[in-house]
Amino acid sequence: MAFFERLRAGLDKTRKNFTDKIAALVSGSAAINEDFYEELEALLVMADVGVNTTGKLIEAIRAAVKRREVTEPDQVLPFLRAYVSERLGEGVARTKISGTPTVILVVGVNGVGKTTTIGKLGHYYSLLGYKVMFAAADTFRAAAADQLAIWGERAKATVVRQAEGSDPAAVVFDALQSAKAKQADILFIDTAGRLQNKANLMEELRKIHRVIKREIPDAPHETLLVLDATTGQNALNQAKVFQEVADVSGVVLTKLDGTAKGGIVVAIKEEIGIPVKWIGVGEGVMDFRPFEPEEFVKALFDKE
Ligand SMILES: Nc1nc2c(ncn2[C@@H]2O[C@H](COP(=O)(O)OP(=O)(O)O)[C@@H](O)[C@H]2O)c(=O)[nH]1
Ligand SMILES: [Mg+2]
Repeated sequence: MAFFERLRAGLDKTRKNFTDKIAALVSGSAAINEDFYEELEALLVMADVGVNTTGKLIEAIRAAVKRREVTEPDQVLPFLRAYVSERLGEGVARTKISGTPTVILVVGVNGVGKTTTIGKLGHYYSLLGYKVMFAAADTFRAAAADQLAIWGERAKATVVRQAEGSDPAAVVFDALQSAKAKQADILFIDTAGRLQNKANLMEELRKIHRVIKREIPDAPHETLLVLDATTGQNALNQAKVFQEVADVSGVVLTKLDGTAKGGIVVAIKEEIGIPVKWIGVGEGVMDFRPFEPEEFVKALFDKE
């Protein structure tokens, strides 16, 4: 299946939960009145667009109605489509690969798809001809480094690891030395994400940061926060915490396949202000993609 078809299929449930319901509301409404706004608001909140973002969308529609750009209910969906497309497009520029190595720190809570994402991204950049390395700085579980090693083989990436329980910052130090010596183009750093203890998480990430800065002052060049789309509003809360403890420059939104909560893409950009840069739509190595707002909006809003 071509990627766009997979994206569309992945967004089937979101489309049913979002676009189709709005379309039904629109075709069942004779006029844009307070009842209409109220029902639309409820639909948006239920589609995980988020309360604040829903408020902004409703305000935008009210303003458009006032300007008489929108006069009939059936103009609301095209208006929303254009608005979302415009807003999602801001700041999505992806990491520039320059400097030896470009360091990409990957953070997020357990199970969201950090290791998988690194595997996919590593494979992607290997195919483009870059020399890729992985640092297994999730030393909390032995299985984490094993899992990264398997992805390393698939992605043709060298994996730097140490024994279970060793200091994550020491792994990062090793990996940076090795990446410089071997002239790697990109170093991905996999981390553990134990959010239960915010103080520990903060301390661990701060230490990793210090080690990176000491070796390469302008690194990390990107800090990617991985969020699981199926967790809906919870993902928003995680984003708020990680933004406090790390300087997040982009979001990777995983598991967009088969979730009805795809509206979260809009909420992340509007409420946290961090652009979504990559999306994951499955467990396979090719099941991900640079986030293209127009493509996303097309898959979400358009019938075919
Ligand atoms: N369906 C689906 N599963 C995913 C996606 N990304 C990761 N996973 C799965 O989510 C689970 C946890 O992923 P993992 O990379 O180990 O998460 P980590 O703990 O953050 O490193 C694994 O079973 C992955 O195969 C995705 O985009 N779609
Ligand atoms: Mg992991």
